Amino acid sequence: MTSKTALITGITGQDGSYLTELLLAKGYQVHGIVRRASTFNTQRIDHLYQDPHDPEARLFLHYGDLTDGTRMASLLEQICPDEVYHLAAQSHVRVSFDEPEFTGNATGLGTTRLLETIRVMGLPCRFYQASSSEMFGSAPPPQHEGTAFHPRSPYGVAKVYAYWATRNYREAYGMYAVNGILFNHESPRRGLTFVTRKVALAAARIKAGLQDEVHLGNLEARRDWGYAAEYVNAMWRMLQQDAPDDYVVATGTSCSVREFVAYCFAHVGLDWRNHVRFDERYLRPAEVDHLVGDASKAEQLLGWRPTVQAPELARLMVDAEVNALRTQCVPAQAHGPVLAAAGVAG
Ligand code: NAP
Ligand code: F7E
Repeated sequence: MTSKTALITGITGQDGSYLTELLLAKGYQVHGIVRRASTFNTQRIDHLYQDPHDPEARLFLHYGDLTDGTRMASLLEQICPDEVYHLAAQSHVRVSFDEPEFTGNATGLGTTRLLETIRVMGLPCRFYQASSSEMFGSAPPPQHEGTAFHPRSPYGVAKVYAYWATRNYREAYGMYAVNGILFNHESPRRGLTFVTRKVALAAARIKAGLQDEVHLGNLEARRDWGYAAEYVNAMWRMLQQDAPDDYVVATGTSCSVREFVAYCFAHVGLDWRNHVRFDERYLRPAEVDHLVGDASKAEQLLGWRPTVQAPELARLMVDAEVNALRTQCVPAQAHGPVLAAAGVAG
């Protein structure tokens, strides 16, 4: 067990929740930054909640927003973490075309705010930047650490900026700052407007007779989809090395959106072609066609290797939705408003 302290930005997100479980299990004291919202946004970590009055408590939450540099600085100074896992971002690619300025501010500049605070205050912490395969954009697969970036969205552009900010602070100031270049990773905790979760939920609801169709955009794009619960382990490993470096994290295989849809529907005994409808609103002004990661560096140097690939991922995500529909006390129609929200940009 360790006595280290970690700060996680984006603790309420998919990855933040799995990483919190991992670090608490390793004995860390974990601090997380939560955005204040008029509705609760902590569902993914509610099962980990600890009363801060409990002397044994090791999980602490703090309000803060990436666009508020003063608050980020005061939290870093107050917590003085050993490790910072910077996961917070406006992370939806389609939404980034609608909100490019906000995405640049939060997803791009948010990283510089943290790095500059660490530098100015001389904090002795290690820093993890949640970089993304979206930075590779139209670069041909397989993509690895040496592949030139060609981002195809405001989100990808913001992540490239944050990637280089991280490298620049490492090279200029000798900071232990790393980029984990993670390819798509999914789970039952994935946001409802990302395609895997949207499709897994739809397949379960159609099987249960709660809806009949789902609207999707481009089915031809290919992604390297892995399981989020495995990927957070690679993040932790990156901060335990003797020297800072950047690593691709991926399965090394890809499938198309169409194939992933087929896996999900087949798992509940349905033919997807009877239920999937096209809606152009889910298309993007520019698309990333084909991502497949070469994670051999992470395997060799971090000893990290994934075990779950797309077909199994689809099954486990659909199973989670089927079980949730079966066990939820709230009527399944409660998904209605959620799906309506997904219709905004999902
Ligand atoms: P996610 O589920 O969308 O979570 C994003 C987190 O960031 C949430 O906790 C969110 O808070 C928080 N956040 C957003 N804007 C913020 C702001 N202005 N101030 C403070 N917090 C803010 O994302 P994820 O899938 O866990 O991904 C984690 C990180 O890895 C992100 O940086 C993402 O871009 C990157 N990444 C993800 C993947 C993937 O396939 N999942 C691949 C490569 C890289 P709310 O809960 O309040 O919204
Ligand atoms: O789209 C297509 C869409 O939104 C995947 C983020 O975590 O991974 C994620 O970004 C593909 C795209 O993920 C729908 O056009 C079709 O080709 O699930 P997605 P993403 O854009 O790959 C990267 C690595 C990140 O870093 C990001 O933060 O699916 N697609 N129809 C659709 N996508 C959505 N969302 N909704 C549809 O209806």
